Amino acid sequence: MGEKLISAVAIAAKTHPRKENKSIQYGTAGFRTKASDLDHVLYRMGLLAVLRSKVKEATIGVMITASHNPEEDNGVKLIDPLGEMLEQSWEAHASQIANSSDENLKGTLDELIKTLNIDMAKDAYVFVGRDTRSSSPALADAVIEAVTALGGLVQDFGIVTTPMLHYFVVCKNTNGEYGKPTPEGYFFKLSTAFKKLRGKNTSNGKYIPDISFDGANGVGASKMKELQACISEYLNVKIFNSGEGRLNHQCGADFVKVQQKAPKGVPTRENVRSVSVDGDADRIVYYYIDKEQVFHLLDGDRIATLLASYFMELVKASCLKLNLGLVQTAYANGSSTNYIAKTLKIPVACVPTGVKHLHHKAQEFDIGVYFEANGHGTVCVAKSASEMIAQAASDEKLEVNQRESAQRLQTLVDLVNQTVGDALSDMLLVETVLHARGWDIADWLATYSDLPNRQMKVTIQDRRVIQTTDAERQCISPPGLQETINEIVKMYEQGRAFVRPSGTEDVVRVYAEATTQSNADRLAAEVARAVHETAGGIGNPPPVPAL
Ligand code: 16G
Ligand code: MG
Repeated sequence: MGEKLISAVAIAAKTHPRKENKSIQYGTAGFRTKASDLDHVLYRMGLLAVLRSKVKEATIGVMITASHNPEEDNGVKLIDPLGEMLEQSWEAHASQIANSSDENLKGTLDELIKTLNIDMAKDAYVFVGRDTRSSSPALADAVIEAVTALGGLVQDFGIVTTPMLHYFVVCKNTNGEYGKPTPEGYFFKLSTAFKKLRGKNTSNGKYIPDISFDGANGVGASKMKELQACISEYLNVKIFNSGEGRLNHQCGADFVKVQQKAPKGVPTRENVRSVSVDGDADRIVYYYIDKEQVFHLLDGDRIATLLASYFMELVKASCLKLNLGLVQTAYANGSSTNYIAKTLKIPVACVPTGVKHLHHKAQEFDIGVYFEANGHGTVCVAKSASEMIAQAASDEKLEVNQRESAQRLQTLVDLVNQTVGDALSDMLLVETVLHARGWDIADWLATYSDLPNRQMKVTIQDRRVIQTTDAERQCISPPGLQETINEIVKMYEQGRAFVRPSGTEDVVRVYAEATTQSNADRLAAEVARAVHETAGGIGNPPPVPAL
């Protein structure tokens, strides 16, 4: 085995050398940077995936994507056995291996193997997937070469969405209990549940089974086509931005959420539900243009409230004693949090930004719904809860209504990709709830009104001086900044603002909301200026709009 390691490291230096001394960190969503800087990182992540597989005695996933970033970027994230993000302690190992010099790589790996007491005689299995970027095939080859050099077995799934690869990994590691670890198995599971929930009537009340889909010129479009083939008699999906333009360029979920406008490439159809997914199809937002040509966005907060209320309805109707909760981040619109707590009366938790934080918190509930405002989210159902639901669904002693609600709940759970946010699964969930309620998209929008909000970026010398607590809602460093923010916020009706260092860009992010758009804009600018003044801003301080 020692020989395999020696030759794998020799290949690293010869075929995948670390060209420059640029340091790179395994961030919130893995490594992400210019594709041209990633070859050695990908090879080394292939090596790390083998070690992780040996430790966990399970299949590990390696997904090559830079999600909503521009086409020239790329990235990689490792998927743990139960479809979760790589365990946090291993993020440090990943960074260390990626940043080791070619000469020190062998020593770094030896050290890790020794410290973690890894039995190198164990088998290793790695699943590899990639997005549609032109740099992705070569990067996938680098991973495959590394896994093979260390004697691991690879299954290359080619172009897939990130959530599909998460799904394959879980299916494989739970011996098919969750489904078949193939694209066909994935589409079969989703489409079967969707058709069962919808029944023969595809229209219902104001609900019309017609939707426009913006694939961001990425993998979401081609996978939606495959899914559409399975459900075409139930839902008419018109697919746009399916690869004819540049990936994520003026389209996709991130563009629509940040710019608060419709993407290019999708013809306007008044009052028709439209969705945009991102470059690896793990995020989704809804929107529409009304008769007056006004654009309305229904983001992750909206999806969360819609799904949570419907799960709650079914839990109540089936008389199951299950605790259901919703998890958000500080970015969630204050109105959505109010609506969840006061109208839906569902417990709501707030955690720091990043899917892993939301996912772990959601797992504390029997049924945990989590969404970031940017459209990434899913529903986690505890094993014990699934068992209770299954039991009730087949309990002849229950009243028909109760039993049928439990059956519906069981099928709804089957429609969820519980491993991670999945744009395709989330879309079918939303369509299911709107259909069941006979709602058009305006009915959904009418459930509550978002507070106008604004996001800004501030560049400072070292963003690490900004430290936060209380799920990023309070700033504890530099001293005095939070007090200044409190003073500013006090001046605005229903004002709320927070600042946090970005985990993916060298900037500090500012979020503000208030009762009018001009107040939200002004509040954000005042807070941005305070950050610039107290935390070492670079360049001119941000201008504050006049009253
Ligand atoms: C990453 C996170 C996303 C988060 C975003 C925040 C994952 C898979 N993705 O894309 O959840 O919203 O970072 O970026 O965890 P920021 O730190 O630059 O604001
Ligand atoms: Mg993504």
